[in-house]
Formats: sequence, C-alpha cells, structure tokens
Amino acid sequence: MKNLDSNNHVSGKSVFVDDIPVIQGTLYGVVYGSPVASGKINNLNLHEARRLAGVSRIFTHKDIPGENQIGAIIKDEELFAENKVHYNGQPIALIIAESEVIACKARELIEIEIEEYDAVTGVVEAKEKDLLIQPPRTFSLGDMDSVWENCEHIFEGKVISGGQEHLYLETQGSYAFPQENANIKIFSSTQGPTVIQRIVARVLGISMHKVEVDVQRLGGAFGGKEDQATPWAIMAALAVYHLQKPVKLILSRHDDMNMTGKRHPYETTFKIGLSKNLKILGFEAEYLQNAGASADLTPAITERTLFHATNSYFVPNVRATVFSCKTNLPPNTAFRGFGAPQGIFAIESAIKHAANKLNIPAREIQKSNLLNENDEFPYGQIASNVELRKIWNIAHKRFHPEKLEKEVSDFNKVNEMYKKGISIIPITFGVSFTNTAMNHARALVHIYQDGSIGISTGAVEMGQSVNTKMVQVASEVLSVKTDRIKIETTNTTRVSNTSPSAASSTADLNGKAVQQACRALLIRLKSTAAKILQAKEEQINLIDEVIYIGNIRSTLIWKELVWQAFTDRVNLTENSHYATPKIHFDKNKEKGHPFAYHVYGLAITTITIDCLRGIHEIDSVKIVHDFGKSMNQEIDNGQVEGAVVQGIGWMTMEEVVHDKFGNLQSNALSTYKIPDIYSVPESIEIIPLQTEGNEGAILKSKAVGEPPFIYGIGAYFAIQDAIHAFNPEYEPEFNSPMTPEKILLGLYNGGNK
Ligand code: LUZ
Ligand code: MOS
Repeated sequence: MKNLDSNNHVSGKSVFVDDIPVIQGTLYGVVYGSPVASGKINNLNLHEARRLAGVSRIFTHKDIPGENQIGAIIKDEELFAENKVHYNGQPIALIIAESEVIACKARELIEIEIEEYDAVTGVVEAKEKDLLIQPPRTFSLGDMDSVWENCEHIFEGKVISGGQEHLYLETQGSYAFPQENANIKIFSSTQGPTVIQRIVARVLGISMHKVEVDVQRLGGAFGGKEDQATPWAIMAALAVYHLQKPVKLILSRHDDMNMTGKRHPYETTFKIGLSKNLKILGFEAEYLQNAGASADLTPAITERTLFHATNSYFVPNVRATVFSCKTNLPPNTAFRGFGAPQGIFAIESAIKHAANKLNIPAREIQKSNLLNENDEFPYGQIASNVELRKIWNIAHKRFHPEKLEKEVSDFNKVNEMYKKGISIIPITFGVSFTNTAMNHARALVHIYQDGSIGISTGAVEMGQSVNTKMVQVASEVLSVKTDRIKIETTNTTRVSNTSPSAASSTADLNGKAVQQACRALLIRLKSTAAKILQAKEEQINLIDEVIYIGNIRSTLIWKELVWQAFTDRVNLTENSHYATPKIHFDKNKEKGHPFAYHVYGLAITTITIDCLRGIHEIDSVKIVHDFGKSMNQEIDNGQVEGAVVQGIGWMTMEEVVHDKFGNLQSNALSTYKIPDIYSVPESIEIIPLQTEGNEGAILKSKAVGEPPFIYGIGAYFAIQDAIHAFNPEYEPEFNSPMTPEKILLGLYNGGNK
C-alpha cells in the first residue's frame, strides 16, 4: 500500500498549518528575539512599535496570566525573557498585527538596552565553569579499575560531532482560535499535541480541558517539533486569550533557524582497551553534550547516548558519563536518533582509531566484538534475538566486502587524483521511549452504520506514513478494504494524554492500540453474525468483507453485518489503550530493561573523493537491515533511504556554525548545506532481513524511523579511508562533519604531496 497522502502531496492539495483557510479577523504574530546571546535586559522600549498603524498589541512576560515557564522536563525555560537572556533569538516579545508585514516592521522599531555578558558557546568552557543542565549521569558495567592492566592495547582519543539543523520543509507554526466560554483551539505543527495542551494551560493558568490541540499533518519534523513546537503555540494562544481573535504565528525560515535548537553537538574523550585477539575489554567515554541554554529534552537525549554507548558490541567493562553542558545557544533538542548517533560515532571512532594504530581494518575489531545472544548491555538489559552475526554473514555473502575492498584498492592504484574509500558500520538501536512512563497510546475507532470506519489515535503524521500503517492494521484485523478506513486528525479531545510521535515508536504504540480496538469490535460483530447465521461465534470468520461459517461462505457481507449490528444496538465504537509490557528502568541503579526490542543492521559505504577539490561522491551504501516482518516494505525502504541521506548530511556537509558571541552564522540555506538530489548516493541497496520480528512491534514490523540514520556515519570513515589512500601520512581526526575543507586538510597536511 502506498502512502495515503502521495497524490495530495504531489498535487499540492495536502493541508499544512499555513494552508488552513483563514478566518475573518485573523491577526498575525511575529516574535522579537534577543539580539545578544547573553545579557541583562535593562530597558525594553515598545513605544514606537506599538504606535505603528496595524499593530494590535505587543505581548511580553508581563501579559502572562499563569506561569512564564515552558520547560517540559525541567522547569528552566521562560516563554518570554524577563530579566536575563541566555541565547541569541530568545523570545522577548510577541508582536500581533493585522499582517505579518506590519508585525515585521514593528519588530524593527523595538528598542532594547541590554548589558551584554560574555557568551559561553563551547562545552569545554561550560564544563570548566560548572555550567550544567543536570548532574552528570554515568552508566557502568564490570570493573573499570582493574581492566586496563589486562589490556594488550590501550588507546585514547577525542571525538567531535557537530549539530544539525532539522530543516523540516514546513517551519514551526500554529493557528489558534477563540472558542466559546474562553476555550481555545490550536492547530499546530507539532509532534506532541498533549505537550502543547499541557504547557499552554500552564502558561495561561487555565485547565487542560479548555485547550484543544488539533494536528492534521506536519511537513517534516525529525524531532524538531517534539518539544519545540510549543512556544509558538503558546504565543498564539496567549494572544487569543487576550484579544479573542484568531491568531496565526508561522516562523519565517530565518527566524526558525535562529530561534530553535538543533541536534546536540558533542565532544567526547574515550579510552579503549583491547586484548591480544582484539576483544574490547574496556571502554570509557566522557561525553560533553552541548545542551544550549535550557534543558528541553536534553535529560532524555543524555540517556539515549548512554544506552547506545557500546553500539553493537559486547564490552564487559564500561564507564560512560554524559555532562550536559549549559551554553548560550538555543536549547538543543530531539533529532532523529536522539543522542544515539553521537554515542555510536564515538565508539566507532575509538574502534577506527585502534584499528589505525594496529594497522588492521576496523572490521576485524568490529566483527570480533559483535553482541551475542544473552550478552548484557551496560544498562542491564539482556540482549535477545540478536541478529548481528546473521546480518554480518548475509552482508558478506551478498556484498562481498573483501571484493569491494579490492576494487577500491585497484582503483586507487591507477588513479592519482581520485581516491576511493570503504567502511562498514553495524548498528543496534533500542526501541521504546527511554522514559518508561511514555510508552503507551490510545486509539478511538468508530464503525459507522454504513460500514465505513473512522480512526483517531495519538499518532502524528509527519511524512513517515504512520497513518497509512494505521489503515493497514485496521484493515488487517477487520478484513475490510483500506478505502473504507479514514484516519482522523490527531486531536486532544478525541485521544487524550498522548506521548509525542517520537522514539521510532509511534506505529508500534498507536498501532497496537488500533489493533486492540479493532479486535474488540470484531468480537462484537462476530457475535451479531453468529446470531444472524445461527452459527457458533467461534465458527464465524470475516474474510475480505464476507462472513464465513468455518470455511463456508455465507451471503452475509460486511456492510450488512454492520447495519444489522447497529439496529441490534451493538456498540460500534471502541476506545483502546496499549502500554508496552515488561519494560522498566531504575534510574538510581541505572539498570533495567528499558527497550521492547532492538533493531539491528549493517551498512557498507563506498565513496570517491576528488583530491584536487576536496569534494566527494557516495558511490553506494549497501545495507542489510532488520525490519522484522515489514508490514510495508516500500514505506520502510523509504524511511531507510531518507534516514541514510540525512545521516550522511550530518556527517559530511551540514555544518552549524556559531561565532564566539553565540550568533548563528549558518542561518540560511545559502550557508547551511543539506543533501540535495545531487549528493545522494549513486545507489542505496537494501537487503531486508526478514526476521521473526518481535511481539512488541506492530504486526511484528519493527520500528524503522531512526535506526537507519546511523548508517550515515559510515560515510565519515569511508572518506577517511580515501584520504589515507592519497596521503599515507594522514593522521585521522574524528571531527565531523567531514566538509571539503577538512578533506583538503587531510589530503595535504603532513604529507609530501
Ligand atoms: N523522545 C523521547 C525520543 O522523548 N524519548 C526517547 O527515548 C526518544 N528516543 C528517540 C527519539 N525521540
Ligand atoms: Mo524524535 S528524535 O522526536 O523521535
């Protein structure tokens, strides 16, 4: 089944927040952000701006009836800065006007006096000054005190990974409406309708039931709208609260890039110890994570880094510590992978570093340490249904990495100014929100009297095709045609208390709830069918909209059955709740069983660099990926391809640059390069490892949103490999992204060319 929205997307009919027909009297908001990254507001002069014709009102913290506090995990973030500002672009005021153009003009007229402080932008400085979002967290396993003396080889090093701008096509935005009795309805481009409902209520000092949040779909999110859709929805709601007029607030691309957080940059120091036969005996890592000015989702991202510190390997002795450093940048936030890619890049760099020093291919170390069944992760979970060796073997049989390596070295022998490189990366990704409490979802299923079906869940469609998957689930359980099924908008009045659509878990959690609801409805319908056909309930089967007694086809069909059930006063609506079974985690001990299951995979990346220009092309990415039993291979392949390209972008070209004052330099598409059609790999080959799947996965079809992002890391090591072919003196550093500048430095530094 193809994505439900495909036709409407390509013909431009799909509705995003900014496409919602505008209601008469609508006003427009523009946000005034801090011009400096750190300082104290001495005076804010709104006089001239307020006088501009067409300006309705300008709001500041003084207009907040409830709490000026939007922090979802830690209450450390103001909606509007009151006294001090902590990053450039931090909202200080909201201008509401008859048009966006007028609001923008008014913004130019705002005058501010700020006593500027020195900005802290780097993690090392932040840590030295003890500027932390939360106390450091450590996961450990085994005995780190005595491990090093047993190691034959010990290596230490440093790994840096950069930030990443989400660059969803649809920028952040919301459109809020006054309702009767001071209720407010908000259309928002958010992954988390309930987060918005909760925090709007907090800031306005009203109860959650007065706030309705509705989401049709998002034009991309990637984590950027898990928590950071919130401020713009609150601001629109605040203006509605005071003005009782519809208010639309859509960020311009420039404001979006300046004001919102990104993937956390990391600086990691590691120590790795190996035995003579290349077993990793010890791994120690200290991750300095650049959290930005407030916590946002950082505490959860911290955890996911720790959960993925050893990637696909069993390491008996581990100590991994994250320092969440507080800096004067916008609060960094969720981004596909959620701290796991940063952790995995660190251990893969450590392995590569060791391999370089030992003058062996990294794959020898990788292979020797792959996780086995019943191995213990540093967080206490016991690995089960581990597919890594199977994947490794399939990759070898189907892709012949030794042959590929030979092709690379043959090419490199005869080409002077072009060099090829190759790398292998295995991945292991834990599926479930790391915060156990978030792993539940609900579905509301109506069967209408004509046999058509309407489904509401907490799942937000953001291009990942979750709605299509929900249709598949219902269609499979009820055995009805997919075009009988409609997926409704995600709305807090129909499905309450939702977790955000995140953690690759949306289809699992919401799909399970849909499945349960449909199963309950099916039981009732079978009971009606048994009555009509004078058969036993357990004999009744529904197959392709026809009712069977055993395997004998009856004349009763779906539509008729539903109508009969309705006239028989059967309840044709079901509301179902699903909570992932068995998972738990003890944060005091840092041990437990946090994940429903793991997703495994492996990618072989080959690239060619141009040694004159320092640019590169990805020749191929060859993947063996554990889909479980994919319920929709085309959609899942699409997720893998998109994730790989996004991962390669993070590793090779996307460079978030701030100057030392904390001003974003890469604040437009002319200065921030994301992969385009010309930079995607020549070929992405995906071998689906169809495994037994896992009961925790919907229809045994494993989560696919984030894990394949990590394959992109392979591009980094493949480029290093190519540089080395050109410059034998190359001293590899682990500092992503591998931009053309860094490639050139690698090619010509220390070498004799
Ligand atoms: N969001 C979240 C996530 O709140 N918790 C998680 O564990 C997570 N993992 C991946 C992506 N988003
Ligand atoms: Mo996320 S990184 O919002 O799944």
